[in-house]
Amino acid sequence: MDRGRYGCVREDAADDDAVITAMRARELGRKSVVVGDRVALVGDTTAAPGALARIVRIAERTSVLRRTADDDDTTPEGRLERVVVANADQLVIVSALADPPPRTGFIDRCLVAAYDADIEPLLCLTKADLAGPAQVLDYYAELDLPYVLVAPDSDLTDLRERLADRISVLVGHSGVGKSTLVNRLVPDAERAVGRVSAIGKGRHTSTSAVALRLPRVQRKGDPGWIVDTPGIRSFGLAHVSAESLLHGFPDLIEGTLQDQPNCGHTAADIGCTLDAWVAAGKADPRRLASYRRLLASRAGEGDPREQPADEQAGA
Ligand SMILES: Nc1nc2c(ncn2[C@@H]2O[C@H](COP(=O)(O)OP(=O)(O)OP(=O)(O)O)[C@@H](O)[C@H]2O)c(=O)[nH]1
Ligand SMILES: [Mg+2]
Ligand SMILES: [Zn+2]
Repeated sequence: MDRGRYGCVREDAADDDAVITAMRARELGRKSVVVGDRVALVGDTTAAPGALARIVRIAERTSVLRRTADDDDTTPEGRLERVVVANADQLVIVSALADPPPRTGFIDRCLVAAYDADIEPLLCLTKADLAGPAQVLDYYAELDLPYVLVAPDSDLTDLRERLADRISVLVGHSGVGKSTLVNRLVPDAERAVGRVSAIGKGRHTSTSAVALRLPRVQRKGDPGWIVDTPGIRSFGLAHVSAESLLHGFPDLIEGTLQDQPNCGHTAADIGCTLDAWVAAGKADPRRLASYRRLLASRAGEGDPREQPADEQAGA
């Protein structure tokens, strides 16, 4: 989208991705159009220079990935909820193994958002040429979390297969290599690639989300769609209920089944069965700590300065 103009492509014309420029029709009312939406167009749909179509209808969304703009509960903008992308089937959580370093607190937030929106997560660990994945993978050992490793010269066949037949959205901090990866997957994409800047400094190479059709490579059938998004500093979850937060921690859920009714599962909840669960070695204490940090940040108790260095900028 650019200044009220939306780029649309025909879903039925797999080999013709001429971009039809369209604007919202008045009858849409206040409904917003987001990346991934399936829309009905009227007017000049020729994709000729200067042609302008109108979006008259938005199809019901099969999924809605949301995030709260920031975890800043103190301002109205901080609590503003945004739709990141509509109709995504898969959330590709892109994390560099170094430069910038991986932040499991951020990945955990993305997992919560994915499970909450009923979108399958895929962990994509980039810059595998700079560091190994052992630490990150160890942290997620108890989850059936699919992952792929990406290095500059790595083979992308496995990733392409995981992207086929579906709409996948890439999310991650700025500089982790989302656009670099999109350019490898879609050679015509020409997504701008930037240098890594300090997280939180507000330098983002990609400034808007774009959906791209993946090219047919050997494989028959629909290669799928990929949505590149601008880097985000945090994945705000103020829109997710405390109850739903637990869905991002499937390794902890069983530990709550015998819990006292209405337990809040925080460190202050005396007798929370999660403590015994972790003490018995049934789950990783770091996972419980991460879950409780999320609970605390939702309750507005989170003081970023009190969190371990690993979590400061990203989680
Ligand atoms: N060593 C190494 N560098 C990489 C790799 N992938 C990307 N980079 C570099 O990382 C930097 C940032 O890459 P981008 O693709 O712009 O990152 P991005 O995630 O799209 O960043 P935003 O658009 O700001 O969100 C560039 O200098 C890339 O060349 C990789 O696998 N290994
Ligand atoms: Mg980018
Ligand atoms: Zn509890």
